[in-house]
Amino acid sequence: MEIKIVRNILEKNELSADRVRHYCQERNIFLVNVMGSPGAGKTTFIRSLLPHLSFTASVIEGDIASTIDAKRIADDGYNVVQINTGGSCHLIADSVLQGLADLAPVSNSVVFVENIGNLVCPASFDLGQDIRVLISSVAEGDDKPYKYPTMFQCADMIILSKDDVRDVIGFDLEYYSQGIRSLGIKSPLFPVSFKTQAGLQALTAAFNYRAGEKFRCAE
Ligand SMILES: Nc1nc2c(ncn2[C@@H]2O[C@H](COP(=O)(O)OP(=O)(O)O)[C@@H](O)[C@H]2O)c(=O)[nH]1
Ligand SMILES: [Mg+2]
Ligand SMILES: [Zn+2]
Repeated sequence: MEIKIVRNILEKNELSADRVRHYCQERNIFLVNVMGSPGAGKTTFIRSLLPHLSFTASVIEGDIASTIDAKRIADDGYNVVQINTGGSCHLIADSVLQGLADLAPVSNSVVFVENIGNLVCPASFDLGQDIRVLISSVAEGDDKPYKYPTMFQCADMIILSKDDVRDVIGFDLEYYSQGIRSLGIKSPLFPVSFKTQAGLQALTAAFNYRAGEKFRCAE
């Protein structure tokens, strides 16, 4: 009985995710689902990329409570809407659809969706995105690919943030990378420090290329 309920929730979400895809297809929106633990650097990733994008961009911020992250994005001068889930630990496609309606992004633009900080269930809820980006920080430890395989497997890009504190933390990059390889993951890994900006250029170039692929296809 319980399993049936869970499946129904996922099936209903899948229908909404299709509606999100339809919305984005009509307007040629490149939708990015940004996932990762609380404090991994999801907001920092979005704010660091925004000034370097080759495309117009806006943001849907998901949080259990508060408008802190949305305010940061708005202060940077970008359009943003905040979704407060009021306790739920992941975003659902219905909320993203509502967020898109409020945001009203221009055609041919990038929309970042910052998911709720959580390494588990956001992996199961399709938001109708073009790509999933996982922000995984050095501070969380080098064993995370072994412990949260689904989250790593579903990511199209894996960002290893806070690389500036790798030595202080005692983070073993080889062990971490081996964990990712052992899952058969082909998605690229980007070690980056949003503090010193080391690695940011390579990440931005790869992201712009990825978004550009969608826009080129639509021409
Ligand atoms: N040293 C360092 N701090 C970072 C880096 N990325 C993010 N932070 C800090 O980590 C904290 C949490 O970042 P935030 O983007 O709010 O995480 P979120 O909860 O995933 O959105 C903030 O104080 C950031 O300044 C990084 O690459 N290096
Ligand atoms: Mg945040
Ligand atoms: Zn959840």
